[in-house]
Amino acid sequence: MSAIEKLLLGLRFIGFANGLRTLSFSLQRDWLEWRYGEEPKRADPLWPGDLQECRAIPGGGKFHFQNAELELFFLAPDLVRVTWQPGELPPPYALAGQAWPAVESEFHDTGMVRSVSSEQLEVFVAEDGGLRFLDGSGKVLRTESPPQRQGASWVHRSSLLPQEGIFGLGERTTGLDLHGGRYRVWNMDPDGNYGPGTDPIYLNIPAYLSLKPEGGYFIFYENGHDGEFDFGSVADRIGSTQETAGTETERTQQSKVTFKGGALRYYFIPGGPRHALERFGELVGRAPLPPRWALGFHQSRWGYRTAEDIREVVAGFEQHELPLSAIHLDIDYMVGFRVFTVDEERFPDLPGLVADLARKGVKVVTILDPGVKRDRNYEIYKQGREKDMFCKLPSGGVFHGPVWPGNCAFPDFTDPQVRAWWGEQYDILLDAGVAGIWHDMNEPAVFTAWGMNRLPLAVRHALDGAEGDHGDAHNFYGLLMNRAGYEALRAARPEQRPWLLSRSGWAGLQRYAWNWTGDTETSWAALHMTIGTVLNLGLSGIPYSGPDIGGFSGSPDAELFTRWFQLATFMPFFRNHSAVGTARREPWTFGQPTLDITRKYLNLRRRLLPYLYTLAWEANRWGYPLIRPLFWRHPRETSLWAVDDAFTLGDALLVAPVLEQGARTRSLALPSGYWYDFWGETVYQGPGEVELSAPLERIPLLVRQGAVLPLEERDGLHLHIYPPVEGGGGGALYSDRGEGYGPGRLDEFDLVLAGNALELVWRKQGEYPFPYPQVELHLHGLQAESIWLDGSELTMEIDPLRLERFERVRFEFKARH
Ligand code: MIG
Repeated sequence: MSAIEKLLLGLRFIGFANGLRTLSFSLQRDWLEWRYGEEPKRADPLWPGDLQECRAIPGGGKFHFQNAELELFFLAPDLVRVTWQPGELPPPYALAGQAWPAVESEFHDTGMVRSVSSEQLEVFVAEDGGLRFLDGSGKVLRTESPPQRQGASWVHRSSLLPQEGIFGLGERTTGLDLHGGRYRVWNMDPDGNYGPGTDPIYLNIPAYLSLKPEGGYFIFYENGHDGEFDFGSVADRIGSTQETAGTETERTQQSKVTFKGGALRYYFIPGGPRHALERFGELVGRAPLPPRWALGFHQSRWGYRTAEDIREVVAGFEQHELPLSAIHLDIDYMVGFRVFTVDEERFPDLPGLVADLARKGVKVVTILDPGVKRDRNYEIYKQGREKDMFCKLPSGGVFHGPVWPGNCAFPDFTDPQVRAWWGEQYDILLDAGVAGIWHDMNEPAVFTAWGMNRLPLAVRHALDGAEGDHGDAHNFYGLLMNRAGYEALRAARPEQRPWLLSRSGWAGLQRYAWNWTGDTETSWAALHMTIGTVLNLGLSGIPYSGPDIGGFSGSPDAELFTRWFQLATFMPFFRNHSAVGTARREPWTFGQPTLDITRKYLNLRRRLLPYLYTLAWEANRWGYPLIRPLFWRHPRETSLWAVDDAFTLGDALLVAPVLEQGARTRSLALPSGYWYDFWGETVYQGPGEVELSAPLERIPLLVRQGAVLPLEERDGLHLHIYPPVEGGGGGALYSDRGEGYGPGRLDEFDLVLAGNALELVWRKQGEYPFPYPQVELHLHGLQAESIWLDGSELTMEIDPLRLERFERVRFEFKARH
């Protein structure tokens, strides 16, 4: 976007008065930056210099170089923390804070070679500060050059193989494999609209997964400063001054990571995607189990101006028999965009509205922005000033910047007292019965006419006692707003699971909130982009995300809306949302056949709830994302690494959305194994390209051989069995009340193939009673000759096969297909 376009788009949304505030703010910010900005340091790059001394410490080692200190410390045998100083250590906002049992480690120093090792990992430290990471079998996973310090910045280079796949970094816009690109890690609102290639956007996480044909690793830089990850640069030699680096003297690619401040601290985990996410989940925490309703469909729009609008929309869903789980109130409900206010004229009885909708099974979610309007007659602002809750300038004055309400003050969420105070304000919404809270603009964003739309870097923050400026605190702001909200909801409603939705965040956000991908443009390219965005978020530890269906900023036609809706049915977060001023897009506004198609997918989503809920349980237990790249179960199939036009939901379902206008078939790079067509009887064999049929009403959907897929139907649970062609299989089903913290249960359905028989074995654990009156079995792809229930043969007339309880069902058949 050109500056003029940006300005016009800005004015369209923010209006003339805020346009002026934006201009004057931009001037003020530039002045502050000039007044308080640090002199650009022309400092020469500084290397660690020679190793002068090293020693063992419990769990690792310390290395004293001429110009730097290095500490290696094992948190687990497959998780090592590396800390280079000088530089401030980060406040531990990302970390889940669990205690790690002490690790047996060894320290070797032969005078020539130094390393620390655990059973699963060995880190070699060269004379000049170059590091090498080897797995338990002695395979080199990563080679690092000595880090370089320039002023307060760190520059960190490491080896990058030409065929290496790179994934993660939070919310990205350029597809799944990040190799070859350059990415900034600085949370930023792309001003109401972004598409493929925009960088950075709202939610950055300085962590990535590296895959190589012979193995992979995961690395998390615990550094919240403005930074850059460059996976496209070329170095003449890597480890040129390293003794242990061997003889790689040819031109080689390298990755180059830069942070503008702080200590260079990072965590290294060897292994493939599943293992890495498990360990990373332990380090930064996993997502709590959400309330079950959150996995249903959400309807939203910026521009539902009144309670009447909301009632009408909900009535439309009822009338058209479209299942609806939640409706969102955007900034329209507030008094002049003042947070924690409700406009009594347009929303005269919020508790009444919420209660009426609750009777229809629809939850209400309300938006909150961090900016507090500068208005002496506004209670929140007044209190915030009195209690000293807002971010200040170095002069001691409260900082103000323009956002929706006009000039605003910004709570300093890096201060525990501010988090507590802010959290108390949620009562006005919680008392009205609001079920969930949606946190917007928390990068935090301000309106600017030029330059970055952020707070001036000179703004001060408490950083939980460490104190610092906005450069130190910026990337934590959204994370900590969610921490405040989460803690408030936990305290106010101890019997309920908090549900928060956030636009920004940082490593560990999953402990508090879900994410949506913000203001996507309305285009086919953005539809495609969204897959890589959500997959990379998942590989960065954020299991719950999803796009605005149809894109945020434009008006999709029926076909784009339909294809987007089909794709979003399989996204963790499933919401229709749009910008004010765009065409309305409730499903019925498109007429037929769109209405019938959306109904079909809304119903499919509802049927999938037990499966989705089980994946939510897995995310909580193991840290796995709900949707996964095709390489998740096949990390060595290098041809899958860049595939971002398809994904799996859990391990059972492979989703291959249509991403091209007019297309009625599409091809797919199928991972190895056998795959059943969800819609028909065809079985495909991978690896290889397959062509799938995709009439407008159909999104190609495949089921992995060996899967047992639980679908919830009106009469109970249906188990769809996709017999393994070889080996075994099975499926899990987690159930509980869907809310609160009571008991749960886990039902596991194992499939065992033995000669000409397939056995389904039901294993049960947990206190919660099985929530379905009966189970109906559907066997796909095979014709059973006889069926045995817990040892006795059933008459073959039973169709469908409905059972109350069983231990073991045996299907016998004549020959394999
Ligand atoms: O500057 O609240 O991404 O979902 O509708 C725009 C109005 C502010 C941005 C969010 C979008 C929301 C909109 N918000």
